[in-house]
Amino acid sequence: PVAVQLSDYTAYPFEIEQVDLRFDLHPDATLVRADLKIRRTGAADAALELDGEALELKSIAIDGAPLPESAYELTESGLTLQDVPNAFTLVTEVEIAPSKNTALSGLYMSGGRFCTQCEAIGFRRITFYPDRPDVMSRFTVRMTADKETYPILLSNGTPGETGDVDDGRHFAVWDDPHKKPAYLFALCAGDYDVYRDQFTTMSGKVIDLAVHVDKGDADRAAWAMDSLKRSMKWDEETYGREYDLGVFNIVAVRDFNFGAMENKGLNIFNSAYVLADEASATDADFEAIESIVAHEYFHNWTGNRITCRDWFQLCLKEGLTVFRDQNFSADMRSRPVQRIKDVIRLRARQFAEDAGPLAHSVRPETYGAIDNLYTATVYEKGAEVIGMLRRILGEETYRKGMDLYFDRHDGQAVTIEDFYACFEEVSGDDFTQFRLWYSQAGTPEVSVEESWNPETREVAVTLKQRVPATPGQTNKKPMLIPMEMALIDDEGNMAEWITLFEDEELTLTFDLPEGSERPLVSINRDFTAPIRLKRNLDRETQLAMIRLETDPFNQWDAVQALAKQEILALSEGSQAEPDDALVDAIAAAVTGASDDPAFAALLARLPDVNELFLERQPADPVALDAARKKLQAALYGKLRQFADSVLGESSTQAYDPGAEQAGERALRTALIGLLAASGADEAGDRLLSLYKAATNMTEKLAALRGLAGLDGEARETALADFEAEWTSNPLVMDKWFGVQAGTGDAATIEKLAAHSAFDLRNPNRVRSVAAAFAMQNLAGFHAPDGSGYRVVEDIILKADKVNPALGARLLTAFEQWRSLEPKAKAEAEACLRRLQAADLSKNSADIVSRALG
Ligand code: DPP
Ligand code: ZN
Repeated sequence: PVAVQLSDYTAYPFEIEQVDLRFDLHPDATLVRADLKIRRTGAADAALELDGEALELKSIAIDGAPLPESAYELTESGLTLQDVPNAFTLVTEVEIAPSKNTALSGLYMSGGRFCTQCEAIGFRRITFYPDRPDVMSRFTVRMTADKETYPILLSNGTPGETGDVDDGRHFAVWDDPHKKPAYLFALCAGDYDVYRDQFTTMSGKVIDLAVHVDKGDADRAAWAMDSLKRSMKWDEETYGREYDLGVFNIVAVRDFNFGAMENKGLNIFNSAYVLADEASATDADFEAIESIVAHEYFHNWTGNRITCRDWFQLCLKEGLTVFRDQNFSADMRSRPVQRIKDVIRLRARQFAEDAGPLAHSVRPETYGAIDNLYTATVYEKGAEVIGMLRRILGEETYRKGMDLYFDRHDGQAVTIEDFYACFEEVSGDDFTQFRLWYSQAGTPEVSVEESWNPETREVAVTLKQRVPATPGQTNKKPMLIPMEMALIDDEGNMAEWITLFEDEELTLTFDLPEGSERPLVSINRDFTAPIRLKRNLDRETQLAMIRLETDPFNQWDAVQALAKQEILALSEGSQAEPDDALVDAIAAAVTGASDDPAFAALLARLPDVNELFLERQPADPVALDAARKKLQAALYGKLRQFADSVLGESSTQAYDPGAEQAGERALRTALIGLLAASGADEAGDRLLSLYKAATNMTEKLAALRGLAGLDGEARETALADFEAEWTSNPLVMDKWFGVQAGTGDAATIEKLAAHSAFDLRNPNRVRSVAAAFAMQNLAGFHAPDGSGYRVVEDIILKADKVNPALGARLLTAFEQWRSLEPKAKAEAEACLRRLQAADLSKNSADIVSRALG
């Protein structure tokens, strides 16, 4: 496949002044008429090139005159017209088949309803169009559909005329006053239950809000609606951004490749991120809904009003919008807890990506398949970069820069350089070196050496940075790494500052006053920069850090660091049993934090195999998993009494998804997890009774997950009970599949994939089996006999035929294969070679060839 290059960018030589779309909706044969008002802005001899895929062209005319076949060239990927006037109207009519569209890109059917997904390049599967984000236009839509089957007809913007036509059909018109790129187009048609509310904006405009869900599910949309209103308010208060249409619609769709999509005025959501209630959703679900609703809403300004010039700039909208949603969540909940969760996710997914063959910079310079660019690096590392920018500038200057950005570029499709020009202007700083974060892939490593001279009371800290080589990038320049630091003694902080570390090496020295003891040096507080910190601290200093750190992130991380070392030592056999003093220290940290249960829960959660993978190579996931369980069991031994008392009191309060209660449940579920790993004789029975007693899905699922990892009757009883209770709720059944895939082996996966409710057309279901296994159960997936690879390979080959974006996403599970112990590595390579020889989609072939490359 031919790669697309950032350096090849050229502007589109025409402006599309207006787009009028008419849809005659039928599942098997939908007619789409597009009237494009076009004006030449580039070279006089430029041809008009339109993208188009899987479209059957029915008619084509310019200014009312039908074109003969000789006037255009039609290929698999589009339509080219050589000699067109300087200003004209092009009308095309095409036929498409939404019911046959299993790729879930373009216009398709889900649950008997019409819906769309156009980002990144789905609009070309709807009509012929310049399907690129820098072509922005005004859209009107008129659709007709059967009235009984599709009573609700939605598109972007503002609703217009509606009415009946012949044959039991009706129509609706929508008009979007804001110019937008085609990837933000959306249409939904079907029968929904609607949860409605209103929001009054800061200037007093009343907005009609509606969440459209499956029949009977309206009550389960309440939390999504609540999250939406809080997001709207937060963006006004934090960024001064007001909503800009009279209506805001959300539609929940069961079959969806992304989590959700920010189409102008009509957000379409994977139903997993809309529907929630106490009985069927976990606290993690509530949290995810809150943050994804916010994310998509925030795109209205960072993504929609100002969009990307080309897809290389994807982080311009995604990194920035993730940063915004993370801060929203932090404001809704606990800031330190949110930060720790964000870093856990970053380390497990993005650091792994950055260390493997799929590593790419936050703004890549080339890509083979655009769908494969929606990565942890673009999103999560992209968000970290904005976080660093804000720390360097300070809140106030950051906000000034954002204001200038919104002001200057509203209605435009821009680049990272345009974005940074705003911050350079308001601050007078030069961000040239800082922007290496966008072009250099790989996680920078910062090693630390410290010294203390008791005579002179001088502390010296030497920092050295190194950015590892990544595919296509061998020589790296030093990055500008901002790090918040502090010196800490028994009383607290003696000094706090931010270091802008810009050379390969830097030494900081401090002369402390008479009588001072050696202070603790606190580095990269709150995880200022997304780096790997290499520090050789003795055990005593590490333990002191757990007690004395004033930064909650670093305090938590000190526990993590100790646990990591211990798990590694156990996995390598250099130590047979966990060190008692160390386990004591972790247990003491957990019980000591019990007045902040959400934080205590994070302390009780040991680093998982995903995070340990990077610490030592070659990695042996099976040994790491066993060692982790051993340490969990030892920790449970220390915490048994504490766990009994915490798990013994069942909550009598009415359920509330907010942070406070969720924190209490988080601690309970963390302890349930330890109990499950404890190997205690009574674990099965205890878990089963916890399962039965649970009054909410959070605890029920924690107990079920624990049981799923054990053998025996309690396991079978609980799984059968859960299945019987939830068989008609697909989102909950995804959890049932997920806990088994997350704890089982290849034989378990084979069984799950053969289950009558396994459905290759539903991405959530496929992910609940294949991704839960391959991405969260590394000991199972990387089994040294290759059984895990073979069972996933089988699913991928089938899924890829149905839905290439899904197939390719699952394949990324192989990204760490080179770092594996020799047996698994050989099996993984053999599997990748078989896949390479198979007939894969373009998306999947791109991943396989890079993984092997
Ligand atoms: N829907 C995806 C997101 O919001 C892509 N834009 O991140
Ligand atoms: Zn996004």
